[in-house]
Formats: sequence, C-alpha cells, structure tokens
Amino acid sequence: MNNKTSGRILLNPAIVIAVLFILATLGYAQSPGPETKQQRDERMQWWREARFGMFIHWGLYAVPAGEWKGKKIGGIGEWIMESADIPVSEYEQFTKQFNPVKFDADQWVRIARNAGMKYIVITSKHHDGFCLWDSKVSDYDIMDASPFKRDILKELSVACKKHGIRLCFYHSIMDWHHPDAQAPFYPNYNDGSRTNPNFSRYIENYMKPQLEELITNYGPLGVLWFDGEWIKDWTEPQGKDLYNFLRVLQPDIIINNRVGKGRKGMQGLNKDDQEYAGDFGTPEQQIPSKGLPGVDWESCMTMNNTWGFKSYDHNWKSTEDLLRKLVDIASKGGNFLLNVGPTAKGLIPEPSVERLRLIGAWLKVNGESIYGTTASPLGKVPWGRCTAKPGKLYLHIFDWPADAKLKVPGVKDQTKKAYLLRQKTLELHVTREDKDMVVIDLPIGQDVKGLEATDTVVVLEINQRQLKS
Ligand code: FHN
Repeated sequence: MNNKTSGRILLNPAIVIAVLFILATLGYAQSPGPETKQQRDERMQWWREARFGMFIHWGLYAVPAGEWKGKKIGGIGEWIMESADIPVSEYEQFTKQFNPVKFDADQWVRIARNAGMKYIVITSKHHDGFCLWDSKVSDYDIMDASPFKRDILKELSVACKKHGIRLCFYHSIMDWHHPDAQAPFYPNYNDGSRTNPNFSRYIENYMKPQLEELITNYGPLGVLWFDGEWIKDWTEPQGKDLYNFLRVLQPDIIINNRVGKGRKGMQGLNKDDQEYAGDFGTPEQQIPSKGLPGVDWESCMTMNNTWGFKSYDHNWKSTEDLLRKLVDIASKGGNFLLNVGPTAKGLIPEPSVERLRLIGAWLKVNGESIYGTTASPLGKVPWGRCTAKPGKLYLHIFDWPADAKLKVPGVKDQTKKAYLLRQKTLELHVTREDKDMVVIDLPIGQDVKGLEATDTVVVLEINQRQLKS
C-alpha cells in the first residue's frame, strides 16, 4: 500500500467516525484538551487568591463521636468503623440516629465567611460510604437512610451562593460500604493489599454517576477534593481518566492531587518522577518547610486531634497558633484548609467557632496581607514572616524586637514608605543600613492586645519587585 492510498483511507469519513466512536467508548474522548499556562492560571486564580478555606468532616461517625460499646476508641473520629472493627450491618444502624435537627446551612456558611474563609470543602462522602446528599444511585444517603430527610449539600449550596463562598466537595475513592468497592475481608477495611474484582463496576456505575450528580445538581463547584486513593484497586490511569471526566463536565473545576497516585504520603506534594493527575498538592497536618515556587499546594489541618467529631477531644490548638500557621502558609505560597467537625446534632463545636471568630476579626483588619499575596521574596526573617504583592511587602511581626527596630534583610530596591496595616496614616521611619538591609522604626508604647500582638503587620512599599530571594 502506497502513502497516497493510506492517506485516502485515513480521511474516509466512515472510518474517522468509527475511530472516534471506539475512542469515545474507551474513554479517550473524555478529555478537556490541552490547557495553556495562561488558561491554567485563570482557572486557578480564585483559589490562589483565597488562601483560607473551611474543611468540614461530617457524617455518621459524629453519632458515636469516638465511642463504641462504652469504650473510647483511639485515633481519628471518622475512622471509628475501622478502628473499632464495626461490621457494616452494625455501622449502618447509625443512620437511624443521624438526625441533625440543629443543622443550619446559613449559619455554617456565615461562620466560615466571618472567619475570612473563601471556600468550604465538605465531605460529600467519607470512607464509610455514607452520602450527605440525595444520591440517585444510592440508598445509603441522608434522604433515604436517615430520619433527617433534608439534602444537606443542597442547603449548603444555596447558602454558599447567598454569601459568596465557593462550595467544594471532599469525596472518598475508598468506600467501606459499597459491595463493589469494600475490601472483601472485614474487619480490615483499609487493607493495603485489598482488591475487589468488581471495583471497575463501582467506578463506572457508582462513583462517576455520583460525581456527575454533585457537579450537575450542586455546582458549579470550586474544588473536588479526593481522598482514599491509596488503595490497591485505584491506579494512576484511573485517576487521569477521572480527572478528565470531571474537567469535561465542568471545565473550570479544580481537583486535588489525590485524584491520582502522585502524592507523597502526608507530606502531600507530588513525587517527581512523572506527571500525575491533579492541580494542587495536599500536605496533611503539616506545612512544607519552605515555599515551592510554581507549585500550587494547600495544607489541611485539624484544630484538635480529629477531623470527624469526637466528644472528648479537647486538645485544641490555640488561636495564636492557628493564625501563625495561616500566615506561615501564605508566606510560602500555599492555602490553609482548616477543619471543623460538627456534632451529630449539626453544631460546629464552640471552641472552633470561637477561634474562627477571632481569626476573622484579625483578617478584617489585616486581610490585605493574606488574600491574593504570593510567597515571600525574602530569605528567612528572624522576627516572623513576609507575604508579597507587586510593590508591597507585608512584614508579619511575630516577635516584636526589644529595641523597636525591625531589620528587614534582602530588600535591595528603593523603599517608598512603611506603615502599620492597622493604622495606615502613621508613617514609619525607614533607613537603609546597607545595600541588602533596611531598618524600620516601629512605634513604641502602643498597647497592643490579642491577635494584633500575635502578628502585627507592617507594610513596606517599594519601587520595584526585584528583591533578593
Ligand atoms: O483518611 C483520611 C482522614 O480521615 C481525613 O479525611 C484526612 C483529611 O485530609 N485525609 C485522610 C488521610 O490522608
């Protein structure tokens, strides 16, 4: 066969249609297509600017709240089914007691908004498989299995739209309840060698239809935040296929790196030996030691020791600690996804609410130094952290210098002026000590209280952004 003939055959419309049909059947046509850097930047923009979001772990595990058969169960609350070896048939009984009559979507969203959070990521389905929305392909959901019979995600989507908060869903790939997905041998639901011969049926007939419901009926969504991807049944090609499937359904959706197999354990960033599916890294309960230029990442963290509610976990991080974590993360170019674990009645625990309220009050004054900022262009600064915007450095003072002189290393460019973010009219004196260092005279004798003392922000305006990194 010569080239001419083969060219004619390839262009034959019947063959082209047949090839496209085969590709579509195989899933190859489910691709959002290539994305330029500019298109990706546009898609990621709101998320990069947001910097602070609320994680919500809520589900049946809030009913036992860390106790089973009179015993306190160790570990994180949402893992109680696994940690206490609860058989599926017994765990299912919690559905009858999951009646969160105090749930008020509007109030939850207001708590997030007043905390200065810009998005909410809630567990549509955690590892236990229970669904917080009215899923057409499942009876193991809030409408069909619990006495509550209100679509929690629908109410949240209405409240989020009203308050300008992006709604996002956490979704577990691992499922301890679905017969086609669960490990065939109870009680180890998380067995590393688990395989279920029907797992691909679970993907096609259950997981994908559920995700389509979530995007279609509750969207547009900000983020789909996957988890439970470490099971043996889940592969990187399946992750890439799912990523493409979702981006075709909603082209501007953002998807975390746990959709595929890229993440390096709890450190959460991708292994760097190949291209993995997903848009951002997910460090868990930790903050990378330094900024990662060009990498999008988000640290998720609990306020106490559990994600899902545990009635006796009172080990709360202090508000000061949480605020400094937010600032530390922003100074390294990341987002902070801070968790709350509501009770089975539908209330966000008071210690969480109080901490969020205080952080929100600080952000009301100092938010400019967090939202829309980029990582610090300076090296390590001994007194705190730095965030940046074009022409501005935000100097976050954690440790107020005893002599009230703030030494800022790494500033080569001409400085314009300096002032406290909370008191813009009071200009602070700036002197250049040498070509790499400026010194700012801080106000003395100010009676600073609360979170302002935890982090006082000084703005240093500069002429250019060519700073020593
Ligand atoms: O197993 C889960 C855990 O329950 C929780 O949801 C956290 C949140 O990031 N992620 C998993 C472990 O990586």
